[in-house]
Amino acid sequence: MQIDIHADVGAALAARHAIVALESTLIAHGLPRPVNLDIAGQIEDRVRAHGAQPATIAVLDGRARIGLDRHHMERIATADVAKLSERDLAVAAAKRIDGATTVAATASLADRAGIAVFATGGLGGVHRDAARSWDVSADLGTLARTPVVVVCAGVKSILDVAATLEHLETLGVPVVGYRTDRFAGFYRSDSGHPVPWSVDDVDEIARIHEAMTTMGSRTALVVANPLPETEQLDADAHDRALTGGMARADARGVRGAALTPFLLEHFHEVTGGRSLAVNIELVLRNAELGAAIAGALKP
Ligand code: PSU
Ligand code: MN
Repeated sequence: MQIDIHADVGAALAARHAIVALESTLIAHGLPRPVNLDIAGQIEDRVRAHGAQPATIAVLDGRARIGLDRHHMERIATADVAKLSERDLAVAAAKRIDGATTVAATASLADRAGIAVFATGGLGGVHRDAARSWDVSADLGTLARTPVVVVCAGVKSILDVAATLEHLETLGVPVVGYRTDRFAGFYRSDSGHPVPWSVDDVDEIARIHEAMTTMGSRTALVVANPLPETEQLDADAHDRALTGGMARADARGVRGAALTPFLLEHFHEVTGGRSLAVNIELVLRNAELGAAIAGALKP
């Protein structure tokens, strides 16, 4: 696949300035239209405000774009584009289509472009019915073989969080909590599970990253950044939306790649937009932390 690096991102790479990669599935399939386009801009602005160059990644006409112009972002936010995981990239290249990149595809392309830090909302992982459906996000496999720092609010709370943490352990992917010993729960501050390690500041994250590089580690470093408790979605509203959403998805036969967008949309609908506000806030906070981490990494 051809990679086109935006001039601003190319200049930042050449100058060894801080850069934060951002994913586009969140824009195309995770947030509702028409606000998604505006939010995409806000996420980039938040990265800039904290001293780093944003690089939103997507596929346009079968070419990977590292950094999008306004009209590129519009195509991703307003058209029904494909959801591309890492395995789909070559197919998208051959078919010369547009597509939004998941955590897996974005991490892979960021690494190929030489970008060390990537910020997103919540990672994909092991779905709750995985024992029956075998639905385990390809995000996990990619994180096991892609050396990027991924800033997230944990994994989506629609998942089996305990099983996802076990899977990350099996794959050898380090997970640290940012200023907490609890694993972030996406819409909720605490997923109910501990993290193996807590880190105090971005310099500590930079030292872990340096040690991983020195060791020749090829895995990602997952930095879980929880929402403050005052910003999280109310527990009852969360659990009600989840139970209702799973039942609705089951009744309509929604599964596979369509399940995550369906459940997020259901949350936004039944919480009267509250989950959307929370989702936006957590992504903006991750963009901010990503910029600080990128600034702390040794060039
Ligand atoms: N987190 C969000 N919104 C999203 C996603 C994650 O807040 O839209 C997307 C990411 O792109 C992630 C993908 O990689 O969902 C995982 O999808 P699946 O479970 O189908 O692998
Ligand atoms: Mn899946």
